[in-house]
Amino acid sequence: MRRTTTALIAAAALAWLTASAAAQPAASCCNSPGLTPQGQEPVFQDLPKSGQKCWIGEVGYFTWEFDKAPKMGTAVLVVKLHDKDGKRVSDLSVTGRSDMPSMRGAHDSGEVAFKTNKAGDYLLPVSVVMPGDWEVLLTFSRNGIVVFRGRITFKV
Ligand SMILES: [Cu+2]
Repeated sequence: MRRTTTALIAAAALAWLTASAAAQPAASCCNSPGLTPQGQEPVFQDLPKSGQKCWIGEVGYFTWEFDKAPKMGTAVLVVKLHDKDGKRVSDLSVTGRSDMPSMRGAHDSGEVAFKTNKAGDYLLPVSVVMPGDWEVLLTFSRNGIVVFRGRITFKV
């Protein structure tokens, strides 16, 4: 009898583990920030420098750059997405949100979707209205599930 109970508990535990694994969104990968526990702020990881590869888990990477060195006025942020073999893709949705960290909320752009051009570049105009330190928070998602969050900082 005791042995049967133990076996039942083991089976139940296994079923629970399997169910938990299945609850992870298939589109998200290892370091996916897709699921943010309730009451917690999402974490935006600092991105490598302009032009360098920023990996999104193991499925691919992107690079970012401004069309010109940002100064007062509008700079266009350009994001280029690649699959893991380096082929250009544009199968994710990307949004950006710019602001000045030192006076958060004062120039908050809100979350704005990047637009893609014919080449598959993701483009976002960033409005720089004051000299100082700026940031852009990037959110990448697939089918509504966030697969990556990153933060760009720059000074004007
Ligand atoms: Cu400001």
